[in-house]
Amino acid sequence: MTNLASGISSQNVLLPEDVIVLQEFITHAEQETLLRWASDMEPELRPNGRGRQYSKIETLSTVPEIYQTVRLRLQDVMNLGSRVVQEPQFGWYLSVIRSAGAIHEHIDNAPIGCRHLRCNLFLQLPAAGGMPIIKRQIIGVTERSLLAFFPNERRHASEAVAGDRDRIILSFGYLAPATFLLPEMDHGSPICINSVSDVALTADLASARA
Ligand SMILES: O=C(O)CCC(=O)C(=O)O
Ligand SMILES: [Fe+2]
Repeated sequence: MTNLASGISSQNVLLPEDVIVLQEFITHAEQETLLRWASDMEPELRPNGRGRQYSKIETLSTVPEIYQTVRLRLQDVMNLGSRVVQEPQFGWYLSVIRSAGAIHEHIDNAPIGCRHLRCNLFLQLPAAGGMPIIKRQIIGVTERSLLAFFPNERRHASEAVAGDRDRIILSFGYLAPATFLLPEMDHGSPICINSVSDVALTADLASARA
């Protein structure tokens, strides 16, 4: 397995339905730095439902250099180009979920003609639970992995967190054109072009996939 943080490539977990998991997206050293920062930022996070706290990155008093490095890395890997559009509702945020906290099943918004791309970086996972769920399928992520999907097209949720170890993620949301597709990775295509979305696809996307 090669390590994306070293700039080479990553092992992919191939999943159906426009979902990519990139393992070892960040190094252990990057994970440690980001977790130390996340811990320092905890007093600045806002309650967001039972056991859940989050804040948009731009509201936090400090942001480490490594955060920008990782963000630019993922924008590069996702082929987002140099001028990205941040998803306006949730944008880019830090989320901490404690024991018994969970994300209820939902579908997110996107303006007509856009795909909402969300890239969730798992900095820390609980002893049990806390896995993302997309279309009722549990996605087995590991710490330091990046999950990319389209939350305006797929119902999604997370398992409840169990135990004392918090679930800590960095989430990066983008608005992409309707024709945007997840990149093809080294070991086969993670893109399932025949999958059926939970919402009507725009004509542009449907023709891009035809
Ligand atoms: O924390 C998660 O696993 C999912 C958060 C969420 O709702 C999203 O990324 O759209
Ligand atoms: Fe969501």
